[in-house]
Amino acid sequence: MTTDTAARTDDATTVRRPRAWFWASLAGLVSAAALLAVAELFAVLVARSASPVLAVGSFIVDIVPRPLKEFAITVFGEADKVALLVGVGLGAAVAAAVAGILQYRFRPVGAILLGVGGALATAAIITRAAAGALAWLPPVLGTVAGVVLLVFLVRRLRRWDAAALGDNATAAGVNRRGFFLLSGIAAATAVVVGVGARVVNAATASVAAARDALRLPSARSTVTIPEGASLDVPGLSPIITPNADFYRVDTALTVPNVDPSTWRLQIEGMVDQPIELSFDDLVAMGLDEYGVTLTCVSNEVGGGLVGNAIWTGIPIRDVLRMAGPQADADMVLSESVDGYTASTPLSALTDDGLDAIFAVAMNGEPLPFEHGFPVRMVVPGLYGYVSATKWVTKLTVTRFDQDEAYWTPRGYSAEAPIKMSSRVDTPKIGSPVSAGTVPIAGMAWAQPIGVQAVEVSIDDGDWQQATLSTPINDQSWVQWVLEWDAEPGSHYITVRAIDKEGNVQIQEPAAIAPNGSSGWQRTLVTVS
Ligand SMILES: Nc1nc2c(c(=O)[nH]1)N[C@H]1C(S)=C(S)[C@@H](COP(=O)(O)O)O[C@H]1N2
Ligand SMILES: [Mo]
Repeated sequence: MTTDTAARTDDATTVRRPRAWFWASLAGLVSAAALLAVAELFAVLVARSASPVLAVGSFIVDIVPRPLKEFAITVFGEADKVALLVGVGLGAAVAAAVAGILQYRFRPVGAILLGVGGALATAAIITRAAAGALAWLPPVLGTVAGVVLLVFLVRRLRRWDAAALGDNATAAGVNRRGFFLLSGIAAATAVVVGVGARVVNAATASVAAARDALRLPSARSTVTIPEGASLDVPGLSPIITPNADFYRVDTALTVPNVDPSTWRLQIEGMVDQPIELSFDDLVAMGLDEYGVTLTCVSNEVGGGLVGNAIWTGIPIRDVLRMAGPQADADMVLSESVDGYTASTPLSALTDDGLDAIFAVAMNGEPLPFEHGFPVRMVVPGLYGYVSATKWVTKLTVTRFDQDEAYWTPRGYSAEAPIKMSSRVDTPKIGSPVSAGTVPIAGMAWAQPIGVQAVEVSIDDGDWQQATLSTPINDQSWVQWVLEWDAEPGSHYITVRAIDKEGNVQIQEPAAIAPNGSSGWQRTLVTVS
């Protein structure tokens, strides 16, 4: 051995370790990618719903505690689901890299870790509501592929390492090339196959064509929008919320694709006669239009998780009557195709004076996918989480003391009527207005009683009556406006609603949990 070689070997020894760890972590990443790709490939072939990434993401959505969920919605807003998927992806990547290093350093710990990861993903998949009988197959095959690949890659790496240490340049070269070749081919294949399979899965599972082709019979009765239902004030929300602007709240990571031709509604539990209806059966009962404002329990005072639409549907009481609910039942647990459940008082669904419906259309078109295509529930006066089940497929007539819904063990009340509320749409905080006559305007709702009046107080002065738009009905919100003679400076605007029974909107502030926010909105406006 010449002095020259000795120096090189020495050199190699110092750089060898960190570099090998780098390659080991790469081996971990490539193996995890192979795991996902094989799972996605078999998901397309045998079980559409068995996507590890989505299943793990959905599983996490269901287990994260409520404060964390609220935090995520606050920070990421409607991008909370994307943020979650990115988070899951980053977490999985770090774990995969660690598995590679562990396999290199403490064989077979890395392979075991990867296997455990695959087993957890399998558990997340088979416990999803939509999981079919073969749902376990894709993640299990993926896990086997990932573990085998990791073992092979790390074996190559160690041989390369040993040869380099033993100064056997030829053997080192062979094993290095073997490692890179195998990693490269595996990584490229995993990306192409994995991404391809996911795209094919998403595209062909889509029932967009079925929705486009759907022709609903026309409604027997329509909602007339009265003269004066819309005030002409810039910055004020429209009285009918366009579908594209309608808020969306649900636990679904990917929007369920439900084909109306295979959709079934089951009604069971405490009924004289369990029934099952097809989409055609339901629609054949006759369609009517209903104007109803939907409100989310997570809506803060002044917030935007509320919208008003004209829904086309069938009264739920007519459908329930066919099954015959038993006398001692007091709750209906509605269930979505993705396993989400809501608990609604039976009386709210059977009440003749209240039009709780199965909606099939929203503002004149079949329900958008995000809003529950092909069938959802809409119940006037109850927050969405206890009534407005989207992609609904099953009603179980039961009792509050026997069953509970998705949000009940997560810190929300089992029953939750919508609290009367009012909000200011214009002027907005942070957008100064010029002195002179300024319209203060916003929305108010008091389902199912109806809004009688809206009052505004400037700088805690006397309550002034706002002008209301002509209500569509008592289940829909109204617009209100007050012409204000604004003087330069900063001013507080407070607003409150009064319902047709004379009840005044609750002044005391309350958080959204457990049953909805309360309080009067008080905004600061700068006049220049
Ligand atoms: N299947 C399903 N339906 C659901 C939910 C859900 O998470 N899954 N969320 C409910 C909640 S909390 C609300 S406020 C309304 C929102 O309906 P939207 O998204 O059409 O506005 O849907 C309800 N229906
Ligand atoms: Mo909600």
